[in-house]
Amino acid sequence: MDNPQIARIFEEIADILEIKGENPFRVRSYRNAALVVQGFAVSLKSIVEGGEEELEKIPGIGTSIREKVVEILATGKCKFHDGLLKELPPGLLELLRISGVGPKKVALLYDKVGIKSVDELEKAAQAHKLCGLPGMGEKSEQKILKAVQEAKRVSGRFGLSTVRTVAEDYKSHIKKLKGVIDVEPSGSLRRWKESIGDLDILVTCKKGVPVMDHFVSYPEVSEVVAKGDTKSTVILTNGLQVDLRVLDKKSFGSALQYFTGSKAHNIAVRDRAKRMGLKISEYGVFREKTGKWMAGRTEQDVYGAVGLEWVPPELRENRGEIEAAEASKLPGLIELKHIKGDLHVHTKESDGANTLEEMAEAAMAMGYEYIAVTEHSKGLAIARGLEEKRLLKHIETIDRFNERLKKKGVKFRVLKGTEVDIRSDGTLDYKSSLLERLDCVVGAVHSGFDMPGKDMTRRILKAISTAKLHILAHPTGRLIGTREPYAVDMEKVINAAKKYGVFLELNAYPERLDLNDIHCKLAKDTGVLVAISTDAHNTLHLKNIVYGVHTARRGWLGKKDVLNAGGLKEVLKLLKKG
Ligand code: DGT
Ligand code: CA
Ligand code: CA
Repeated sequence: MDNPQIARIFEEIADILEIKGENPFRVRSYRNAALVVQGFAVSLKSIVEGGEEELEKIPGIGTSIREKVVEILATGKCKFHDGLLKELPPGLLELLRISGVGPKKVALLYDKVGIKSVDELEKAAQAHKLCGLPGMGEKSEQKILKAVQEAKRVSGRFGLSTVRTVAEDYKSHIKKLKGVIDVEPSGSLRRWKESIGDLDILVTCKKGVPVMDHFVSYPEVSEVVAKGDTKSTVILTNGLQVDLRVLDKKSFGSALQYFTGSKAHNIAVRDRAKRMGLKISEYGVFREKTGKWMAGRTEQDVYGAVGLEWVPPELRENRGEIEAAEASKLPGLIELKHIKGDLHVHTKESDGANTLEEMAEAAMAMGYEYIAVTEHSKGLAIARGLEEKRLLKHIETIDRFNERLKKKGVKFRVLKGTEVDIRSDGTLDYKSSLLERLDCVVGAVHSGFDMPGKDMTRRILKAISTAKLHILAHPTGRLIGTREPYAVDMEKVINAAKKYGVFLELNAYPERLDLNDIHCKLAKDTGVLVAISTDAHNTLHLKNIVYGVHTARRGWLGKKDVLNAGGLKEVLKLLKKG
């Protein structure tokens, strides 16, 4: 059982309890546990191997959850979870995959119409059986039908962080075999796409090494679909398909290039090769006429043979990278080491799990120069948002903390911030005079996600035009695979951000990645800086920054395009409002 699978169990417990109408605090404690486990960089399995008590050190995991983690790791199951599942008709939970259908709506649909599955939901909506329900009309029926289509389209894809964890683990499994030389995940994972269909791993090894036997012996394999000499395919217990290909050293570069994709990029490169009288495949670059082998050992050789600079995998989507590579105009991309701080961080003061000191220490350990502590504002009671008085006190606490650092000669600063709620009418949840006392005002939408696009755009533009925001957080509100972005006109938002000197956040939380790659590029082209922030709710979440950095790279961003690639001095200057 890996962390995402364990998180999934807690998420499901929370869903079922909520469908049953149980105590919201109990529901919330399981949801929090799921978030903590999901965002945890080290596998719980390896932590428990060091002793069960090690789990106690993880913030946000109480006794009852801890016992369940131990049970799940030991038995692969959780009795409490199994018991709850038996109380519901199978298929009912599937309804939650439909955007706009939460546990409360599931309960309503089941109690009033007897709907137990996605298919029944689709049929009921088509037959107009939903429009009489409380809060539902013909429009909501149409919306549900659209959401069902969407869910059918994306189902079967996996989150980037889930597959990344599996890939790391699988890689170290394969490397344990003597005689294995290179192990390289390729495909959409190497391009850091936000969701992954299947995992493609490439291997080179010495002759006669039983690499395929070893590949299928990975403990998480539940089914061997195919097992050949050069290609095998397995399905893991979490449903993910993994393809393995074994290659000659001579064609490792060309295979890596081919299987990294994207398909659109490869087709464009192949067409280019053709025009040059060359043929390009996973085995190498060849002269069309004579079949003579030209290149294939490294990716550099392959791109070089068709007159291109090496293209970073994140750019390989046929969005202009080939033309840029030809003209030696590929952008220098942002790297993890360029990031100097995090501008969206929560602590225990609102809904985070760690203290100010703990968050700051973790950030310092990452080599950062600053973090901005941005607690929720008063309107967000569910996240323990701060009333004015509590925010003022929090500001003092931070001031004192910074003074202590200064006295000790530590070069690190905690910026005073807030994640102020953008209310449905576009006004901000604190008055201007209070916001003006803060170093970093992050604004965000937390409600009314299904507003019509026109209204949502007007709401966000109004918030931007207050000129009190520094950064607009998770600008489209999407949760990958579960919640569609709200219907906001991002072109207008980006233009307004430019006009009012507001920066846009790329929220690095792997389920958000919001701004997405395309909007990052648009921000860059418009001249709006992007803040790559983790929205960390505990110290471990700070490490999610890597997902933000690679998404930014997919959006062509360089160091100069990223607000928090600047050091403390630079950032303070940029955050100053006129
Ligand atoms: P995924 O798995 O849906 O997240 O996306 P990918 O990009 O990993 O796609 P996948 O696993 O179907 O194939 C891996 C790579 O193999 C793909 O990115 C490019 C290459 N490839 C697959 N099919 C074709 C094809 O028909 N033509 C070309 N040129 N390349 C292909
Ligand atoms: Ca793939
Ligand atoms: Ca594949």
